[in-house]
Amino acid sequence: MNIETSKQLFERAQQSIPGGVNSPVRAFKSVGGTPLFIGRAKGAYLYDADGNKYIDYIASWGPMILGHAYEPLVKAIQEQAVYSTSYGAPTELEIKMAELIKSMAPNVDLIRMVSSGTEACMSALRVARGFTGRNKFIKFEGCYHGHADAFLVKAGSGVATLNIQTIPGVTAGVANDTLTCAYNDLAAVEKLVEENKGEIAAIIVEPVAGNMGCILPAPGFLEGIRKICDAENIIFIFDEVMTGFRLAPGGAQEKLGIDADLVTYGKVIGGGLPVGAFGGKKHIMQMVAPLGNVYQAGTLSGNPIAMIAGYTLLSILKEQPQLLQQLDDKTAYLKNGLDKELAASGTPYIINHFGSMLSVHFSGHPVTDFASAASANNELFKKYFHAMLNRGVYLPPSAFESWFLNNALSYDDLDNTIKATAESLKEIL
Ligand code: HOZ
Repeated sequence: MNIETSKQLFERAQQSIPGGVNSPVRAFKSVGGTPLFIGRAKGAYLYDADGNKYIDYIASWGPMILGHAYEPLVKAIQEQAVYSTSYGAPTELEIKMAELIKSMAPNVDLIRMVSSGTEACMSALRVARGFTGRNKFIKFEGCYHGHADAFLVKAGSGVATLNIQTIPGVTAGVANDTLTCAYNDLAAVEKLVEENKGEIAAIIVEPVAGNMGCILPAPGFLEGIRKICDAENIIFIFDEVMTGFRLAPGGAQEKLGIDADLVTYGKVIGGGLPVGAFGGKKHIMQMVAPLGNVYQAGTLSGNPIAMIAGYTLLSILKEQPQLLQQLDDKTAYLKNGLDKELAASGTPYIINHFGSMLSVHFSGHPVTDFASAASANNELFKKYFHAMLNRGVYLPPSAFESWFLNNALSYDDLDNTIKATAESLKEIL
């Protein structure tokens, strides 16, 4: 495959952008090789700057639920753009978006738009601290809630991929308030809460984790945290940046039947434009300025282009819930096909799969937390990644990321992905 243009662009990018990329997860740092520079995308396919076509399993890390350049979205953005791209003043579109999210997501009485998942999570944490008057919070090893200082402790995604243990610039003062334990370890949560009685403002979780590969919550794990939060007046925050409106119209809350106190959203609610939001129960969210004194602001918050894109996507998902069912069916089909090929290869493997999120770990043990994800054969994953890429299948360039399927994928695409896996395994094992 000729990727000469990507190589030249990567050389050039490194002269003016740190590491040549604007987000570390794009750098192919752990899998090696040259990151592909993308020229365009349509439906289920990415086309790189050399014109090579790839079946896309990243979906912009989640939001392209209905595929790239989905026509109703493109049309809505084009129509809105002629009315200007930003006002710094409120619009009716923001109300419609808030009303739509409230009608789809459980436990959202009030919702504030921001511009990214990072902003959403850091703001939700501030609200939880303001509401409870407490400083500490619990997050889980391998979960990633954006790059705000407080969350960069034992974080997943790019932090895990690059194996960064301590992050210069994150002060001990901030990090000391971040308590961590293993995902799915309810006893460890109970212990931390007991040891820090009356000091914990919030527990934040990815209800289905997607930043250490895809990892499912064990039965009783989230239910147990809910009970602890109720008993100890701790705010339970669901980070639905990746699961929101993907696992169900009401996200993981609806799919798993567990209530959050606060919920954060990200890229999905902008259909790929820079958006995030945090929302929740009224008695908590009324702390947010200008209603309360927990200050949070942004010129581009509720940006009209982002709002129309998100409103269009979410409206379609609300009106046609069968689309998410189709997507789940496709993911289950892919999972079964991969399962057959991996089993036939004789290599130890685990496929974790929930809804339209999936990941393959080359491990003989269940992958249920960060430690088990990290102990998988990630050298083999690198070979698998490149073998698949050479066959036109673009997987996330790290074993610490979930695959995200989109509904533009055809069953032929899925069959081709399964075939590419069979060929790749023959090549690399
Ligand atoms: N949560 C996203 C992937 N795990 C982040 C993407 C990024 O850091 O660019």
